[in-house]
Amino acid sequence: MTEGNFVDYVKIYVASGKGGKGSSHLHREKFIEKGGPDGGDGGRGGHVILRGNKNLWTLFHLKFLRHVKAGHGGDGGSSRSTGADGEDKFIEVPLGTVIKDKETGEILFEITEHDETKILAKGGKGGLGNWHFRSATNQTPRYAQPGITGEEVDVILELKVLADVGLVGFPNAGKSTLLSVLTSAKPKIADYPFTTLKPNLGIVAYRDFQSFVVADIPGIIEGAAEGKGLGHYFLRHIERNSTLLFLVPADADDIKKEYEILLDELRRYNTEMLDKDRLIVISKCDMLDDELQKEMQQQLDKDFKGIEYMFISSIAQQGLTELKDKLWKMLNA
Ligand SMILES: Nc1nc2c(ncn2[C@@H]2O[C@H](COP(=O)(O)OP(=O)(O)OP(=O)(O)O)[C@@H](O)[C@H]2O)c(=O)[nH]1
Ligand SMILES: [Mg+2]
Repeated sequence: MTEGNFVDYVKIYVASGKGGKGSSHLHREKFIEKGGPDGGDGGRGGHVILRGNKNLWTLFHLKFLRHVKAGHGGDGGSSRSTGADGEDKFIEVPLGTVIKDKETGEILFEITEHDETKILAKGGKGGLGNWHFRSATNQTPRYAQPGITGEEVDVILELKVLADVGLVGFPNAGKSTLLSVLTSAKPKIADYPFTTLKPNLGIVAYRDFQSFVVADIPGIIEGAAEGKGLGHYFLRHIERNSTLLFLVPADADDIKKEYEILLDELRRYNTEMLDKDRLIVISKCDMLDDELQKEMQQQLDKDFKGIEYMFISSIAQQGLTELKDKLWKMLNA
């Protein structure tokens, strides 16, 4: 995945199919003078249905889809034959997709499970054929029901769950670099702050064909709550991640302070962010020699009493396997 793969909001117009007409056919046969009514029912109009798919991570595949229309039901025929149902249309969405009515903003529903389906626009019912309308007083009704029209609705699809692990850190902490070595994502990396302007996602292939998803978001700075830097805007993308990975570079002036600033910005955004599992990762540890790293460890043991931390270097490929193992354990705890 590269920059620009990230789509978490799309608008779609959906229309279900109209029900087919009921038939008002009268039976005709040689030697039978007055056949009875034998018009069949119209078929149901097609539904537009949403379906959860655990292999999708964004709404990118729906980016250029503006309209979805299901098929109309077929009309009823003679000999009580029922019209065919209109073709249903499925829209596949990642888990965590919230569907809103575009007009009212009301949340209609949310897809959270694989293969879960929800009818977004119900197909119109087919009309009944004249056969149903026989009565004592009218043996040959020449009347049948029309099909019912389908529904149309403008919806907004919004993605909330994006990844299992969210990367949190100051600009330039090495978040995108870490994503690029853990996954096949190719985010932009550069030696200046705010290189990343939009979230990037990557899939970490773990042992035995397991995998988990990591989201790299733009850097957070002190005062983000007041709109500094890119502000809090992107935090919503890690709101539902179960685990947050705090990345602080080894050359930070004060590692503990940097961590606390990040934590405080998250708290100001939404206190529930602090209920998530956290892991502190000191990045760029290739810049430390053994002695310096030991010294730092002693300090961090004091600073982070009880909170787990680990050292990694994306560039020197140090600590990455341990990091994956650790994340996997946290996600599956
Ligand atoms: N020495 C060293 N440098 C690193 C390492 N990881 C990243 N860097 C460098 O740090 C700089 C910033 O890296 P990025 O991955 O773009 O940082 P970021 O956190 O994504 O930054 P923003 O997108 O601006 O928030 C780049 O020059 C990287 O080459 C590392 O493990 N060791
Ligand atoms: Mg970046």
